[in-house]
Parts: sequence; C-alpha cells; structure tokens
Amino acid sequence: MTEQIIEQSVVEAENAKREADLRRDYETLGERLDRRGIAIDAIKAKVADFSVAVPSWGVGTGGTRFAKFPGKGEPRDIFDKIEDCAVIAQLTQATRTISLHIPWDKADPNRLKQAASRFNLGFDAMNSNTFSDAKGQMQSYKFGSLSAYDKATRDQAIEHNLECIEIGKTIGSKALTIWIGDGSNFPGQVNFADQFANYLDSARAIYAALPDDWRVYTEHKMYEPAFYSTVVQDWGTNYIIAKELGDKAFCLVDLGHHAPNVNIEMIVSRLAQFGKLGGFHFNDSKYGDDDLDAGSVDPYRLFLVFNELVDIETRDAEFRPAHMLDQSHNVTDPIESLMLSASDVQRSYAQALLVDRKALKAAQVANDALTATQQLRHAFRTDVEPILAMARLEQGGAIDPLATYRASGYRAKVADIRPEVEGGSGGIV
Ligand code: LRH
Ligand code: MN
Ligand code: MN
Repeated sequence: MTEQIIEQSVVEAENAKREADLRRDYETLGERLDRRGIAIDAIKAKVADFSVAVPSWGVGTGGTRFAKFPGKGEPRDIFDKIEDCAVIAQLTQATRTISLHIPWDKADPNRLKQAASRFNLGFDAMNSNTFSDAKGQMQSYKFGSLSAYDKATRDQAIEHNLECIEIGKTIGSKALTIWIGDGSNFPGQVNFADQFANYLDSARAIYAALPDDWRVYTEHKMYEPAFYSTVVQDWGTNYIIAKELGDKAFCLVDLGHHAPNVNIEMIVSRLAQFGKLGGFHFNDSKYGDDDLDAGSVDPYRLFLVFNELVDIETRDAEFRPAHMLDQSHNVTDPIESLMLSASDVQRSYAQALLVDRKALKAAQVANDALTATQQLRHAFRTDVEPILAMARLEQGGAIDPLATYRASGYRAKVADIRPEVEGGSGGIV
C-alpha cells in the first residue's frame, strides 16, 4: 500500500469543490479538439503516463551567492526531502522519481530505498558532485576535478563517481549525471587541450564502471563557477564527449546553461537526430543559469522544446529521454514551485501533442512559413489544463495541487517538527 502524506479526505474535499466544473470544461475541450481530429482521451492517457523527476536539492530553499533566506519547515535531511517529494507526487501525479545528489544526500542506500518505496517513488539519475569540496576529502577541487592537472585529484573525482554508481545500483537508479565546474578564470591559466584530454581520460574510467543497463549523462554549461573558460561549455563539446565514450553516453540539456538567445530547441533536435539526446534539466531563466521555475519566464520556449520531443517520439517509439527538474527556489515554498513546474512541463508536452504534424509538414514543404508557424501557435494557445487536471483526478491526485497543498497545512505541520534554519551566506544546499 502506498502511504499518503496528505490526508485523502483533504484531497477529496478540495476535489469535490472543483469536480463538476472540471467535467464540464473537459467535455467542452473534448468537443473542440474533436473538431480538430484529436481524441482528448488519447492525449490524457499520454499526459497521465508522463513523469518528471524531482531534484532532491530543489525541495530546500535555495539561495544565491549573496544570501539564503530559508523558509519554515526546511527539510533536515534526505529523508525529510523524500517526504516532501512524496507530497509533490501525491498531488500532481506527475513526479514518480527523485534525483539524488551525492554527497549531499548520502545515507545508507537501503534506508533510502525503503524510505522512497513507502511512497512508491523510484530514483532517477544519480548526480555526482566534484564542484565543491566535501568534508574530510584529501584533495581539493579548487583547481578542477575530472580535468585537473593533479592526478591524485582526478583519481579522487573518478572514485567519487564510482561511489555514486554503487549507491545508485542499490537504490535502483539507472543513470549517472556528471556535471563539473572545471574551467579557468584567466586567459592562459590552463591549456584547453590538456584540460579536455584529462577530462576525457577520467570520463572513460567512469564509463568503464557503468553497468550495462545504465546510461551516463554529461551536462554542459556555458560558464559559472569558472568565468573565463569552462571545460564542458556547450553542446558541441558535450556531443564529442558522448561520442568518445560510447553507446551508453548521452548529452543532458539543462535549459539554463546556454548563452542568452541560443536556439535550445534546435540543439535538442540536433542531438536527437544523431542519437545523443539523453535528457533534460528543466528550469527557466532570463539571463543565465537562473534556475527559475520551469515555464515561468518563457513558456513558449518550453513548448518549442517539447514540440521537438514529440516530433522525435512520433518517429522513434523507443525514444525515452530522462526528464528532470533542476531549480532553485528563493522566494517561494519549494513544494509549491515544484508542483507548478511539474505541471508546466506536463502542459508543454500536452500542447506539443496537439500539433497537427501532417499539416505542419505540408506547410513546411510548401514553404508556407505562416501556416507552419500557426500550427505551433494554435497548439500552444490551447488551454490544456482540463486534460492535466482530469489526469490528476483519475490517478488520485488533486485537481488544483496548489490550493489542496495550502488547505492541507503541510508546511505548518512540518515546521512544528523541523527546527528553524538560520539564514546567511549563499549556497545551493
Ligand atoms: C549546475 C547544475 C548541475 C548541478 C545542479 C545542482 O549548474 O545545473 O545540474 O548538479 O546545478
Ligand atoms: Mn542542471
Ligand atoms: Mn545549473
């Protein structure tokens, strides 16, 4: 039996207030979609099947390098974080897995597995951390990790990734995500080729330890924390890595890791076309790696990414990219943000499913740019909320996750048990 943290009576009472309206809205939307030749129930089934992983580090209040302002009832450890993730999953029915970050979430793997299975949650990709020094470690990552000039430092970083794989094996994860902060802050500080050669050697050693049914995702990022040059800085370098490593290596696209105005949806298409698109870290941004809530700044861009994904999905039934959120919540209750973001990612997927792909292709080959782009806009402008809400309701979730969460008083309840956390200097944990 799956345990539920929010009492079912609260969910039912909140749903009862909204169910009649939802059924009417769903029916009306169904009629409108029917006129477009779309069966609403088929879209709902795909939406219900959709899941995006929650990052363990996202349920605590984030911070900037200037300050951190914790909220009430901050999770004390990974076990509290798992409970917060269970709330998100229960109300949205869209987040069936958690992505762990080691060593932040280090704990007895068997306990981790047990804690998650109480709520029927699984584990998504393991994330290694060689971008900051853990307590007691022998070598410092100040001058790099997998790409460092110092061999002992590289070995330690490799070892850490192997440990992540080991933990992941016990808890049922099937992937490792590697993101490094290595780079340089001054022209001339490093030799670009040396650094990349070291990185590839280290990555090969990690790849060699990867179980057969695992994948490794490498995540690129243009800059930060290194500000002059970054070793894995763009999708080109990322593609080279995946190609060099082998069939189990794929590129991970974090939406906030690109130069402003870069056409991310085109990168998605390119990587997929050549079999190297592994998955996503969804978030939104205005300037850089802002880690704002997915869909909060540029929902059309999120839709355009999903438009590519659905396009690939229609050509390749085996295509299963890993969907994860990667956000930092500074001014909101993280659970609320993550619930809305999961729905927004799901929403973009649903809208992309509405695109008339035949009509789009016909307009493209006829060089009818406006008709082609109208196909996309038409889908994007369709309010699919009744589909999302109905999928949630039918799976035991909340028609309105935010209102239901607030009605449950969860945050106040955990604030009684979890001690107040002091604010202070920045950091993302
Ligand atoms: C780096 C990053 C990467 C890390 C996470 C905490 O900016 O996106 O995915 O693991 O943030
Ligand atoms: Mn990321
Ligand atoms: Mn990031």
